[in-house]
Amino acid sequence: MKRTNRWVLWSVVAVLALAWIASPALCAEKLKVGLVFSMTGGAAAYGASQKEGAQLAIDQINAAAGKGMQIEAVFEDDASVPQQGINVYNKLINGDKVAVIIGPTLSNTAKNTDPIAQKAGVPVLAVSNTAGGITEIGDYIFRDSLTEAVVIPNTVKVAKEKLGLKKVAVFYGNDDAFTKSGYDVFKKVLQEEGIQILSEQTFAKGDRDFSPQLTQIKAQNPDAIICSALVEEASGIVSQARQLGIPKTIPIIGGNGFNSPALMKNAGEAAEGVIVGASWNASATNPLNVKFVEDYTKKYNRAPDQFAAQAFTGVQIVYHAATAAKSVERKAIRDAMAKIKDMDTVLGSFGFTEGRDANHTPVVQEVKGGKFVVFGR
Ligand code: 1QQ
Repeated sequence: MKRTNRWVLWSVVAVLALAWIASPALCAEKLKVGLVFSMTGGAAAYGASQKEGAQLAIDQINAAAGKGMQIEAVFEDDASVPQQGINVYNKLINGDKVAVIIGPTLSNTAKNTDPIAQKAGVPVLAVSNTAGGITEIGDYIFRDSLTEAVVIPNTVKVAKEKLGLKKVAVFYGNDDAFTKSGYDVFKKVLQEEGIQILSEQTFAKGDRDFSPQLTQIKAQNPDAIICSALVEEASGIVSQARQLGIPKTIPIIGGNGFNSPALMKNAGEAAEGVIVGASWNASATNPLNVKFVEDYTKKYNRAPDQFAAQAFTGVQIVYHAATAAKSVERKAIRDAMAKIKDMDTVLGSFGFTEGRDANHTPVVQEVKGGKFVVFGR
């Protein structure tokens, strides 16, 4: 190389190095986040809300960050099935090389995808998985969604107190990680609370006719129907129970699967009086939640649901971890996430337990006038 050429080259290197040191715009790294939601298939009602909630947080964070750390989002559809979840996880981890993954929507998918991320050392934040055995997959797996193990005992206690439950019928899906896990928790707490289980009925994903099981349940005259189902089947069960003449004085009590406005959209009037355990209700008065409900409604022209709130919070949590770590490196984000305690969020004051599960107060809701209103705490 000629002397002058070498001089030019060194000058360019020096100028770039100076610019890199001086300008945050050049040195701020992007936080690449993979977001895996069910945009199609049986769980699409949850996925749509999750994507909107996450996008709102990303827009707000990027607008506020200016020249600081920006989020680069890569959204993928897991189609509500484990195999597609596995495909998109592999793409995000090895192709896009994301720093952290939010999702997938269903526990049933997460049980198959999360071991891939754990093995690759990619932190995962679940924002809607509530079955048991998710964070146990490994130390890279976190969730901001309260588990059925926390929400359901509270739901049963509040319902027992307010409705004087003595005997119930149990109805659940036996081919899904979430519906099965919800059933296990319901059964345990019903036994602990001394509430008699008159019968246990099951259904499978995709079933459309629930009248054989509901006819048997009707004949047993329970004080309530305890149901662990995803929203598609939950909507059918609620509609058909009322069509078969099971009166509203026999409430249907559900877990997180019921926790979508799709229930009211699909079942209409029949959904009135359904009782649903939850980790969030729109009416929470903490200032961050009030602002979130306002911003979301303005942007999307509809009220947010719990899935939107948890996804919105999820984006803030991973961003908080990356900025606290001053790094977009996978392990650094994992370690910073594990340290989160008392973070002010729309879900309330938020922190992870030792086992990386969500830790905040649950709520019990009732469907009234087409909306989820607080039934008790
Ligand atoms: C799970 C759930 C579903 C009801 C919502 C996504 O909680 O699969 O864990």
